[in-house]
Amino acid sequence: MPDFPAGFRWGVSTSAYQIEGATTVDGRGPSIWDTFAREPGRIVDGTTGDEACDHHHRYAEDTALLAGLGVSAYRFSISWPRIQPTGAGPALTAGLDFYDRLVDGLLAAGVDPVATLFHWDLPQALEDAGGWLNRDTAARFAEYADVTAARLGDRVKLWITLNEPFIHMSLGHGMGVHAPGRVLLFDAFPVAHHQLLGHGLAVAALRARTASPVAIANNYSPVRPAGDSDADRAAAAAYDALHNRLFTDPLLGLGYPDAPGVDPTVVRDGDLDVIAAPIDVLGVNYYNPTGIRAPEEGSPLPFEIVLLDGYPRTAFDWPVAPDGLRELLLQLRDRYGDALPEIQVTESGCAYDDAPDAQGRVNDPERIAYLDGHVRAVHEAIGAGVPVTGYFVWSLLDNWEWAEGFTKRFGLVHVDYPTQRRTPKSSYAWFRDLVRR
Ligand code: IFM
Repeated sequence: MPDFPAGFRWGVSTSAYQIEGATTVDGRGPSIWDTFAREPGRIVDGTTGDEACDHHHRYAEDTALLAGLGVSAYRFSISWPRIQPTGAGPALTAGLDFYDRLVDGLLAAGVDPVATLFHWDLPQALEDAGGWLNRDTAARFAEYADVTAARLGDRVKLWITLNEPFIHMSLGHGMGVHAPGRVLLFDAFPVAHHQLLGHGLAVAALRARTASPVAIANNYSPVRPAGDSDADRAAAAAYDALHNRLFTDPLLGLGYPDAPGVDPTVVRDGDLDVIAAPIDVLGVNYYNPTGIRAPEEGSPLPFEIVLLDGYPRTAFDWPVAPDGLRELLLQLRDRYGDALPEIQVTESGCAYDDAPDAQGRVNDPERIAYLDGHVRAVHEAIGAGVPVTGYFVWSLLDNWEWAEGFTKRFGLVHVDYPTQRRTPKSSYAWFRDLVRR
């Protein structure tokens, strides 16, 4: 593996609902995922995040795993309904206390805490009032950012406002396969705008409470037209605008692109300035490129997603394409030029059906190959002048993978859910050795 610049941040990521469990302790309110997971047929294995990895009780053991891994940073998310059970009003001290202990434990272990404020677990009470379709949710989010940073702002080393607002809009509100399960197709645009507005308002709230850098983490996927017809290329451009530009152009001061569903009547005077408040870091979550072809006649969408041939596949059937990460990083640099802030790859990883062997060891050579390729792709992008300063593996632990329940394992550490036993996989040792070097 080639050398990375000194100070490069190596980390791993998780999110609250996927690992914490303990969904009813200390006054935590219900989130949209608690509700959604209980609806019949929503989650493939019928499970919920009620227990997940029981991290709320086992955070000290998990911090020891981080220390053993030697990473310089840990990206976790804060559960909004632990802090404000109904999404408004004073912060719950007991909710904040948990993250306070976690942050102090990380610092004592020499690991920088990187906190995401919203990783999809909206308080159900806010959803009942319209959720992200309601402009008021943006103001509530800024209030939550304020009360959280008032307690943790002196120790969290990087704040991330939103995780993957594109996925939350498209899967949660466009297609209904994630919470809250709305099927609005392109009428979901207000969800995009209000998340971005909430981000901008939260940036201001965070700046008032902390000197630490502030970021947002988006999901990106380089788009490959299925063929070279004009129709395929037009469909690919439409998908690219939606997935890769809808949330990034306005953040970097360019306003909304010409993407399907963009509705200027939702945007009020001054909103775009709030959204374009300078950020210090752009978080890039990358898993795979997307193949796109022109839609069948009569389709409600201006594109159709197709499987890309010629790549190995993960257990999710996602193509393994490290070249896509390099392509994406170069594309961001070419697209945004001087407006592009420092980048950290805030998620990169893969699911495989990992299981312990007869000796209890978990060997995951596919994950090692996956990570090796993606880390090299980052190195090449840095060599080409893209300002990438960090790389976080998704994920520290096998965890509750949303609509896929417990069926998809992304961790460097295997979790046996019935016993909650943690077993570091061979990829854990590989990543530890990489970080050491
Ligand atoms: O598990 C998710 C995470 O919550 C957000 N980014 C993608 C991961 C894998 O699907």
